[in-house]
Amino acid sequence: MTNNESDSSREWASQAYALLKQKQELKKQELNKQEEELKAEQLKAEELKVAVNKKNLSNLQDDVEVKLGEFDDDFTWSAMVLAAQGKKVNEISIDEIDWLSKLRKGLEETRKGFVSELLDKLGDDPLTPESLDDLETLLIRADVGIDSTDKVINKLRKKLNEEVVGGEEGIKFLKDELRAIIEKPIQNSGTNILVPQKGKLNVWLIVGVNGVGKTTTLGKLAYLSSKSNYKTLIAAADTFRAAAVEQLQVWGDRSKVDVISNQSKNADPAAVVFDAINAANKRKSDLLLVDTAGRLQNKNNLMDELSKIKKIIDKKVPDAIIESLLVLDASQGQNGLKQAKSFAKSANLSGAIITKLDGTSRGGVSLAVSAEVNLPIRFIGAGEGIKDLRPFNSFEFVEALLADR
Ligand SMILES: Nc1nc2c(ncn2[C@@H]2O[C@H](COP(=O)(O)OP(=O)(O)O)[C@@H](O)[C@H]2O)c(=O)[nH]1
Ligand SMILES: [Mg+2]
Repeated sequence: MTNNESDSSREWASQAYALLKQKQELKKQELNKQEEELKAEQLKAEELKVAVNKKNLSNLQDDVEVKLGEFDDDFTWSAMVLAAQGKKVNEISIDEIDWLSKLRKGLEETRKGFVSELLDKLGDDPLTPESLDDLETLLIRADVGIDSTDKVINKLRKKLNEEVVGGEEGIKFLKDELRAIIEKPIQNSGTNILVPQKGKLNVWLIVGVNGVGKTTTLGKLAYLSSKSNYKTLIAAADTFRAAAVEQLQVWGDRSKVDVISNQSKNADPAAVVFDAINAANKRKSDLLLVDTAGRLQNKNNLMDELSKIKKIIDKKVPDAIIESLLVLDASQGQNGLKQAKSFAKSANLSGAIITKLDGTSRGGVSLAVSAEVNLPIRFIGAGEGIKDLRPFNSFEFVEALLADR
């Protein structure tokens, strides 16, 4: 090696060294920045934790059983979802945090069979027509329904024809589209969140086939309503199942809400509602929750019964606000969708409640109910506990559904 050569290679080496050093420094800065951002996020979450703890302490008497879980991924995620909705730290309750992490966990199975695979397929690369085909299959498999899947895919295809769509952007687009599907019937109804109207008797008929979770949902609703200071009453109008009244009484006791029933054999459901309305009028109740029977084998009878109950209400309290809420078991997937279609035809429904979102892989059916039956989802249930029911929020639902990103 000549002197010249060794000089220039030394120079090259030092340049390379400087460059490497520079890169290293940049990387370090980047890491520091990330660490700072992480710290800031943790701080925010920590503040939340403190606020929640404070609230927890002040609620200690009526909420003894609520404990703040581990400060983990779920907690941070819930806090971020709440913050994204513009909620302030001091407005957030421990129940909300708990509920969101529960919902996220509940939708895990749906996510596993849908989103994770989707994310693997999409990766960070731009979307291709092939990845759209995969997405289509995944949406249908998650029980989102053919119509709504078509709508989403067509829109995405159109977008893809016009521009390059990255993986991340594709997910955001998907979230927005899914949300728009669920929001449409809610917007059409003119009511964002279903609550009893003050100054009138609100009667909520809880309908649906056997076993979907009507009685359980009614129990949770009674708790939610009385906790929110609505004078609440329960009518035990499922007079066909021997144990139905006792089951309801247990929920009534838990939520400290009275249950109006008729213990005699083969009591007429409409007669129970008649008694319950008298009681509700006397007590100036805000909300009367009516449990109904759900025998599938004799659907006409069931529909006749519902219309008989409605007639009684119309006659006795013409200005009552009646809601007919169809309870659907998410784990039944497309079968639930069929039930919704058949009930919607003959039962004059005003909304849906989706139950058993915990541990099913078919949470996507909520989207099909919105898109194909045009029913606003009013509440969702994810567990058998008294607090495992919440007013439906499309933002939270879609975030939980696609929670991996
Ligand atoms: N895991 C889970 N189980 C539920 C939920 N809602 C109801 N159940 C269960 O489903 C079963 C049937 O519920 P029930 O309220 O009696 O249904 P009904 O026949 O429609 O009144 C019961 O074992 C409930 O505990 C839920 O959100 N999650
Ligand atoms: Mg029941």
